[in-house]
Amino acid sequence: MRLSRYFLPVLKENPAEAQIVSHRYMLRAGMIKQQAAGIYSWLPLGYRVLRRIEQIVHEEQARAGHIPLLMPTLQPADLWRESGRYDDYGQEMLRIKDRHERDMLYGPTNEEMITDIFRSHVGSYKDLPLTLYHIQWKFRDEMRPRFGVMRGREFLMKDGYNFDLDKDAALHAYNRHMVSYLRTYERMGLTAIPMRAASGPIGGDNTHEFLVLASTGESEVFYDAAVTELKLGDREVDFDNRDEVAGICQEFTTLYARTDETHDAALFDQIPEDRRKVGRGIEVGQIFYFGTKYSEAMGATVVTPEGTKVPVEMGSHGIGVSRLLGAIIEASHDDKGIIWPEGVTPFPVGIVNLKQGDASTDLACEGLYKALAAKGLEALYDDREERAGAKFATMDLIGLPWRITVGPRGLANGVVELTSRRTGESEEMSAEAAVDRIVQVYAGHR
Ligand code: 5CA
Repeated sequence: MRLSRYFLPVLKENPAEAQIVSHRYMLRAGMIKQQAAGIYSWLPLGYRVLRRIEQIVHEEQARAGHIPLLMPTLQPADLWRESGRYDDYGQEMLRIKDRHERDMLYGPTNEEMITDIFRSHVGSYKDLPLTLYHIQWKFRDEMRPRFGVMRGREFLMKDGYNFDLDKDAALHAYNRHMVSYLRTYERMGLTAIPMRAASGPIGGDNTHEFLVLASTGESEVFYDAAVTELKLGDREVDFDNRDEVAGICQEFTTLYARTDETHDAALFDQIPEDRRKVGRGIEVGQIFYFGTKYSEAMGATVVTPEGTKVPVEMGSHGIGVSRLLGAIIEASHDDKGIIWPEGVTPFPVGIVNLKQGDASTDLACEGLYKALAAKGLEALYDDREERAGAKFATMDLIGLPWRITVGPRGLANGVVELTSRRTGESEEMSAEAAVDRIVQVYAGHR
């Protein structure tokens, strides 16, 4: 993408309404625009990151054997009357009437609708296990929408639903989600710690939240410092192997890590004092096992191998896709702007032409741009007639992890400059070597 032809409405001033750094940088970097309280347009740069996050979620769901579909945002109230949640959900639910005076709602989640799909098409144990998910906009009329996309009213969620014959199989689905989520967040450059939580309006008694540590987080968290060292890494996981998957969950949930809702001071005090930590966290996902809560109320049954009819065992599993942008920025920035992890960056690399209009720098930049494109890497090329300082400031603000700087002096010596946004370190090398390096860096990310 050539910056001269892009739409990147960067703000020079700090927007007064933004209280936390991620909100401030998302507005300043021209990623989002507020349209109403808690409702945002996604401008091109923000939309690119949102799509990267969706892509990672889809890839990791596929790895775990989960199947994508798409349900609508608007739902008929009658489905929710069957579960009893139409009245229970309260003011967070946006209720709408259509022209025929039928009660509708903008979905805050999809347990009822997926249960309806299941009961319409599945009736036998032979069709199980089954896990269906979608990535779709939700609406919750939050009392206090704030911090930009972090607590929106309209927000993008991945929500998945497992259907299993018995409790053991459903708990395996729960564990499978936990492990797939660990890898999902790691690919986004995050450490998200599964913490035992409370279930709220979704129900059930087995639930974990995934928390990214950040001083601006809305949840108070209590944890053993050793839990932050755990990594899934790139180990091969057989998602059908119940013991293997349960073993990984055990590894990640044995050390103490809880939110204030489930905190147990006596247990916490048993952690060696130097590892006992109290902090704040951003909830980027939550998984639930709730058994037959919805299937019983809505008549979603399966015939067992023995020929009896039983309500299907279920759970639901969510990732805050749009909230993740805020969480990643809270976890990765400095005083100049965002520092995107390679896994989610809107563009893999920026090219800065220090002397636009100079035949040699223009030619070298075009060459770099095309060489990267030939390797499947779309650079953001700053080809504007701007001074170098302004170009660097924009690149630093929007946070691309790598920058290639091309100037007449370097070119005279046959070199360009490759700079890491994270460390600030620069290295001179030939244009070919810079392309090779970028290709190498991204080999494991795309
Ligand atoms: N049906 C279940 C699981 S699919 C469910 O709705 N779970 S949830 O309520 O925990 O939401 C899942 C994730 O969505 C949360 O962990 C959080 O990351 C994100 N989320 C929830 N509310 C908001 C909001 N108002 N703004 C942005 N993200 C939100």
